Amino acid sequence: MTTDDQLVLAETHGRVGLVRFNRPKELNALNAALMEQLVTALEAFDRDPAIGCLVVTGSARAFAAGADIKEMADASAVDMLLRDNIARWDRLRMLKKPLLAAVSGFCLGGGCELALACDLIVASETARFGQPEINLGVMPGAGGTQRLTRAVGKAVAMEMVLNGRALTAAEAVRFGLVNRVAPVESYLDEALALAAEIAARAPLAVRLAKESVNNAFETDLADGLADERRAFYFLFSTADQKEGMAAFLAKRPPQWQGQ
Ligand code: DAK
Repeated sequence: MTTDDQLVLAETHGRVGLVRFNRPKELNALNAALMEQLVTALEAFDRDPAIGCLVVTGSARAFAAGADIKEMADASAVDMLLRDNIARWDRLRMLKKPLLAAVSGFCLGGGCELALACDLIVASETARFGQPEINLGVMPGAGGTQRLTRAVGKAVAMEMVLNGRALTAAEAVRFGLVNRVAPVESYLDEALALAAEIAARAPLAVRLAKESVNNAFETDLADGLADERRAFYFLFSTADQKEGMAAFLAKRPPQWQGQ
């Protein structure tokens, strides 16, 4: 494989697995090959017990400028359906460990949808979040109308989706789309530091807590509360619950086993 074929680059930082997009000339446009490499790399980290949190990032200029327009410009509806690119996005949803997006520059279309599919977003001051598909005669197709609306509310989502309005990083944090904003020089370090903190926590509790929070978007309140309670009770069967509470009472730091 040449570096040209390496559309993502994976590296570890302690217990954090970092995947970087590597299509700088195309502003990290998400073609099928890149998405396959991304999901495969994230799944490998997800299976690795030495990793506790995943981070995906682009470059300072572009997180990702959307799905690859060249790849879909001439496609028919049947081509789109048979390509089934959405299957890779479904695999992203199945990741068990927290997934954090470190976003700078253009975060547009499928790039914005990818960030929205992550559990947390750390943005640089230069990040711009937008769903410009309307300018191409289409609309968001990988969750933009659903996750964006849940994140920022109907009024802002409508403006973004119907009129291509892009949000600045400051707006994105105010509307609840991103967790925090940092200078472009340090946003990735800040994202890695947040990921490292999460990766140092009790793995089973983190896994079930992620599932429960995401469940809030998939179910009604009664079912969500029932699922949360079952997950909470289940954690009392783990060694880490005994350790966490014993450590608190003994006034010492806990040693997690992930068991
Ligand atoms: N696709 C392909 N190439 C792209 C691209 C994209 N989305 N965005 C940029 N590029 C390429 C440009 O064509 C250019 O290539 P060359 O001409 O140099 O060969 C290079 O990147 C640099 O771009 P510019 O020269 O345009 O750079 P500027 O700084 O002038 O402008 C820009 C930057 C981000 C404002 C501009 O490039 C732009 O407007 N890009 C398009 C943004 C966009 O419309 N994004 C939405 C695409 S539609 C789904 C999954 C995903 C999706 C839907 C369904 N399923 C699985 C069902 C998502 C759809 C989309 O994202």
